Amino acid sequence: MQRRFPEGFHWGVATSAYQIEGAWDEDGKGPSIWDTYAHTPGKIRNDENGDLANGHYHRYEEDVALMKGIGTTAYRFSIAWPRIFPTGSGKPNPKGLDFYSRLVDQLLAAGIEPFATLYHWDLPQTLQDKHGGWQSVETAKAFADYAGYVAEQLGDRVKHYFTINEFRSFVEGGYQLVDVKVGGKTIQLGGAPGLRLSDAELKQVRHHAVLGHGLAVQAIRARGPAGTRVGFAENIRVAVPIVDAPEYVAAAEAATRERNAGFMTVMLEGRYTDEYLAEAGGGPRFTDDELDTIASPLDFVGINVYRPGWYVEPADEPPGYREIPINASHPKMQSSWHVLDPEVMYWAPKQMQSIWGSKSIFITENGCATGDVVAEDGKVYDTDRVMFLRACLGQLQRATSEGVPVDGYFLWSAQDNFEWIDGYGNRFGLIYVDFDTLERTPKLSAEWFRAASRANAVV
Ligand code: PNW
Repeated sequence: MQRRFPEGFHWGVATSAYQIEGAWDEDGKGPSIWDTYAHTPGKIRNDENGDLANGHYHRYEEDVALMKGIGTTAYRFSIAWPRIFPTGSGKPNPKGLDFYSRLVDQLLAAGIEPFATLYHWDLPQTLQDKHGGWQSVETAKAFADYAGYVAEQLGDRVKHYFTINEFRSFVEGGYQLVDVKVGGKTIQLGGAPGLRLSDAELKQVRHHAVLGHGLAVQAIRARGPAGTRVGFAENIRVAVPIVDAPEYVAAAEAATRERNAGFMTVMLEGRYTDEYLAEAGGGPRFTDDELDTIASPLDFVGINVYRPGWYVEPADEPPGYREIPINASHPKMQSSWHVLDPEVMYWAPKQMQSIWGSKSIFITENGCATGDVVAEDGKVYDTDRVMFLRACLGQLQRATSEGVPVDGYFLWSAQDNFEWIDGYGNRFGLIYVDFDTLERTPKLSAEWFRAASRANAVV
């Protein structure tokens, strides 16, 4: 029996500007903090960078045709802020906007619905230099001006916007390089601008990021045409109940709500939790007006879902749940952080509905890196990605069949690309990219994706 998705479900793929475009200094684009970071020796694996990346800026027509060929019905791309405003604010650069305008036309002609992300971490360098980036409310305000401008300019054709991609990743990684324990090994996750702030300072950065989101939502509504829809794309940390029984499920919900306090919880509830405010170190500073802005009503929520945050069971003492560390032998995908549990794809949207009453949910990212090689016949047999996708989408279908309102899925990623500090080593694409020739080859998983999209089902 086919495990079908609801009628109208979007079968999408996702990318981000810095990871695929290249053309880092063309047509008037200003430098971003990722240009600066990747140009600094020792920051990225093999000192690689996104100067050329996939050359998508010049190959977007071919890339749209490839997406169409593999059954994509929606595309989530990001707009590089420093292409539109080279110094973050002031006079817009028409050539920058023109690139996205041509991309959007190409997508619509191919029958692919465009979903634009406005911030996927490539902050204009000028705003870092002038204001310390998201350490200042000035960056949040500039972000809203830029977001409103884009909605005004592209709003006749782009109806869906995600404000910010993964608040958690760029704030924690960029402003407080973090040491993460994965399977007993300690690895450092981080990125631009590569600072090490105190906990209280970090809380202020989080606050400005969610405030920037709220201000952007208001600007998009004010300046975009009627019918423009907006939400965020956050890397939710999901607590997975050890047993699927009511008291465990309740414990997991409490844990998820608390562990997302600085991002998801404040954006959806308009308040910081008592525990978050009581943490040692203090912060953040905020006003009630700011909280109202942060919690501006949304049309949908986007969640990036890769791995379980942790496992929980109920406890008698406060906070009512107990966190269970992930076993060292837990199965993993290729990225060092990528603990594998497909059931997180069930629990993540389920908890969005049960904790916050979400009525329209997009999976804005899900995918994995695998060790892909071109076989003698020229094909790429990524059987592990096929396994991963079938298992994850099976769990997503389980959620939709129980009435969880998931309206679409965006696979990360359309193509292999620049994977931040892992450089070009970790391949997440449905389409293989030879980074010497920039030749593109759809993988075995693309065949699976096309079949699933056509059937609107787990196949
Ligand atoms: C996301 N984790 O980052 C980003 O949005 C993408 O730009 C990136 O290429 C993709 O996922 C794959 O990494 C993540 O530790 C970084 O769980 C870290 C985690 C998840 C997502």
